Amino acid sequence: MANIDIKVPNIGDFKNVEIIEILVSDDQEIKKGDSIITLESDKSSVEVPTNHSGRIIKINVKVGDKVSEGDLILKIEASKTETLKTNKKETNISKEIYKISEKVEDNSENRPTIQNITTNNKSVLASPKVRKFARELGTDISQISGSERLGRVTEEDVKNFVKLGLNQNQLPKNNEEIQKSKIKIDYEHSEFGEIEVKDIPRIKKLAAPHLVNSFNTIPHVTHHDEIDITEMEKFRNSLTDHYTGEKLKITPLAFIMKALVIALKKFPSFNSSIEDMKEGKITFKKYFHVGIAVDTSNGLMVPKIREVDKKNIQHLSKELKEIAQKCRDLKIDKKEFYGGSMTISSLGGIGGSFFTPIINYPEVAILGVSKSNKKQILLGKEFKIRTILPISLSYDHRIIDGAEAARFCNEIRDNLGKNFAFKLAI
Ligand code: CAO
Repeated sequence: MANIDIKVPNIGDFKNVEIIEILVSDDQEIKKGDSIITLESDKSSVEVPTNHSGRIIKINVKVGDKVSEGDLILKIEASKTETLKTNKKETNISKEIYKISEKVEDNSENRPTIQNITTNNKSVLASPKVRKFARELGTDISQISGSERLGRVTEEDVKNFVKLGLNQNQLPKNNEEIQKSKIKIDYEHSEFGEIEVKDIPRIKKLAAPHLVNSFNTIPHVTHHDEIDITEMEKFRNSLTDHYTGEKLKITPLAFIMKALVIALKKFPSFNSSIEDMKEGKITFKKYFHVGIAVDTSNGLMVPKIREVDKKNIQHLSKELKEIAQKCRDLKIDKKEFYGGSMTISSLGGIGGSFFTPIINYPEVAILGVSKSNKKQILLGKEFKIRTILPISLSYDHRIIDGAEAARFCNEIRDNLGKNFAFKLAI
């Protein structure tokens, strides 16, 4: 049986392109069309297929090698049928590459080069299989951040992207307008020095229309208050595991969630959504699913902690940690962002005192929590050092009045007071 050299096919104008993956191994049987190596230019990557079938005798290249058209990749011992076919007619390997490029860029009439698989003028590292998968799901692969080396996009990345509903093609119409909308300025930033234009992270792009909509349509008022959580903190720091006796690490946020839910029960308008202002319809929710703003490297996400009223402090603390991690790993389903009562946005672990959170529409209020600090407070006739938690409640003034907001905050304050801390923990 004949030995056949498999060489680098026509890859357009590219020379010295790096091999980033060897997809086969010695002695392996390969079939015509199987990918054997992945090449990566500074623009994109492409898998190179073999146009002959047979058993690999020798691989002549390794990862990191730079190759150009005609360089030997590997030698195979041609299979029987292959030998017959080869004798009949030599196929042109560049046709195989052409097929691959066609798969990647269906509408492209350009030459089949590596450059052709660059989408939206943005280079994307992904195998043809992953690109095809993304295309079948109607997803623009250039929107996806790859999790592998050099940002290479995997099938898993595509799935997560689609799961999270981050597909620009699926964004509401007005998002397009918002994306396009730009306040004009009479100069270019670059006139004043060096600049760098980067992509806005997808989650920020996705959140943008909701934030703009909420900010522009809801008459926000923010009520600030300070809560003395000295006793709550003492209690929190004293909690130990029932069996091991070890100190429990419970986030203050678990207490705040509980306190919030007790207030929501007393003030149902905070757990509502306006259905139709013209018709005068409002929905009151009988469940208590609290949204928690989670800061991730991809942008802010607001998953819901369900049925906070039915869970204890320890359970809530654990669940919060887990759900925050799921957001950060992009392993969360978009349904987990739906159906909230009210949101808590806590910057307590970071810093600052007071801010003006934007309501997470269709909710009608959001509780901002800042970092607690030791402060000198006049208690009776004496000044005492107490731990003070700043809170900022933004509410929809169409539904909630200022007095109600103040009472709501008072309720939260009382719920975080010493007597309630014990009850909340049960
Ligand atoms: N005051 C003082 N310390 C606080 C605090 C507060 N209000 N809240 C939390 N802390 C402490 C915690 O106890 C923890 O201390 P230790 O490390 O000593 O145990 C530390 O700060 C770090 O807390 P954390 O932020 O990791 O955890 P958390 O439970 O407080 O918050 C989460 C979890 C997911 C809400 C948080 O990680 C996060 O992403 N916050 C940012 C939210 C955000 O960006 N909001 C702004 C949105 S714009 O509206």
